[in-house]
Amino acid sequence: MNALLQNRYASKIHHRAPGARRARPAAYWYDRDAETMPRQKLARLQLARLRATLANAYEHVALHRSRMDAARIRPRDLRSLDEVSELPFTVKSDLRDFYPFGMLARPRERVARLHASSGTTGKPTVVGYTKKDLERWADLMARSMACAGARPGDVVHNAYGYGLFTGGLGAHYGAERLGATVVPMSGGATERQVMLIVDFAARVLCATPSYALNIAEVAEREGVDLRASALAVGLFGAEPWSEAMRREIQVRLGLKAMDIYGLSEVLGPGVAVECEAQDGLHGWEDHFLFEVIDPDTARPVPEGQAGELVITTLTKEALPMIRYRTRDITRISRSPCSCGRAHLRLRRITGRNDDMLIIRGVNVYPSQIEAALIGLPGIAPHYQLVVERRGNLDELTVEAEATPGAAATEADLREIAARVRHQIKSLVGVTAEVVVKKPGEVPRSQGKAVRVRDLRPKTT
Ligand code: DLL
Repeated sequence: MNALLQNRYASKIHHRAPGARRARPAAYWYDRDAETMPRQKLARLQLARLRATLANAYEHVALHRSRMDAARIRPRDLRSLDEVSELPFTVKSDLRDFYPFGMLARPRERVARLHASSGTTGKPTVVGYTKKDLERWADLMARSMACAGARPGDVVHNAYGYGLFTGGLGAHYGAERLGATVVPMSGGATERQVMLIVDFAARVLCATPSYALNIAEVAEREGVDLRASALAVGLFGAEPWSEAMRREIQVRLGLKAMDIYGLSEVLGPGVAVECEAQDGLHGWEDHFLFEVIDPDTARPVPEGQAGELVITTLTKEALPMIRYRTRDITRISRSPCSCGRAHLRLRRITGRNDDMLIIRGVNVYPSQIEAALIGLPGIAPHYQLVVERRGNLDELTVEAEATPGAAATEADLREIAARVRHQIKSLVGVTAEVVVKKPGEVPRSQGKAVRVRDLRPKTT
């Protein structure tokens, strides 16, 4: 541990007289100066870092250079942060077109680690990190974990998948950097996960929200009450989820479920995270510039309005990203947060542009269906959406699942289905076919849940 971190920890250790009442632990800040930096100072830092990022991209990445030349932009000419909206966008297909290393701003020999998105078809998207990038990532993840309520000395049970996915190693090095004891579980072998959460007294659980629910279910089946375990904080992300899902997870695992956001192209986990207020995710503005645009016109939308999130990295060496179109739908709020952090907040990411279904003219995100389903009596929080084309129309079938004991007969299942159909119609505004399956019949997730089975003919 370096001296800086050691000092930071030393100031956090409080000695308690024997027999004294246990005080509620004070909030732990990983990097208070950076997290509460006054806006003006933050803006100056952002501008300096943006110029350096543009210079890095211009000098080392042919694609960025040619786009900036075409837009007649010289990195050093940038006068204010507002001018970012004149910069060209970067999109996911750029990474595919320059596969595997064409977007890297450092020679491959200086890249310490690669990650890649799985991608259902074709080549994956490859991202790279220098040693310094990995250091910063660990710092940002440690900061994110602390912001969500993790502390040095905690046992962190990490059920994000290890490997090319950024979740596992991202959370792992963040937890180590925080000064926690990390249990590198990865996904799967859920019974074993339950046992180790209890035996090692994990205080923090890192997992996708759908897998967290899978853990809760397996524990209940095994007769293990995780609500009585040491679990207190969950860092859940990597897929869209709803407030209804949060309530469900909090009740069944007995912890505070915090939303964490990130994406490989920009960093991995640790781009934005909730604080104890659970009222939006603080986006770390000293390392990223956040914009929200109208996905159709590509113009910025007024603050507070929903649109596509666009991120520019400010400190990445190996893979500087300029105005990366994430496809994620969210809103930005700059109102002050009760926690005292200066950084803006992203509202819960409701889904991706490309996950949006249009069912008879109504735009539907899977997370809206989730919000309508979860909490209904007799309905378990597991579902899949099946989309088919009948004639010229898209049809939606919601495959939900009954809770154990809720439905003894086929007639019971049909009666629950009718209630679900009504709920979806009134809350989401679409007419969906609903099939309620028996307990255990909807596939369970080990990582990112598959929410949509798209059976429409492919248009290429
Ligand atoms: O999922 C990084 C990550 C790992 C984030 C662990 C949080 C926790 P990718 O595999 O590149 O990276 O997928 C990124 O996942 O563009 C969103 O569409 C979605 N996503 C990530 N976090 C959230 C979230 C990781 N909290 C893509 N809410 C992103 C909704 C999320 N969607």
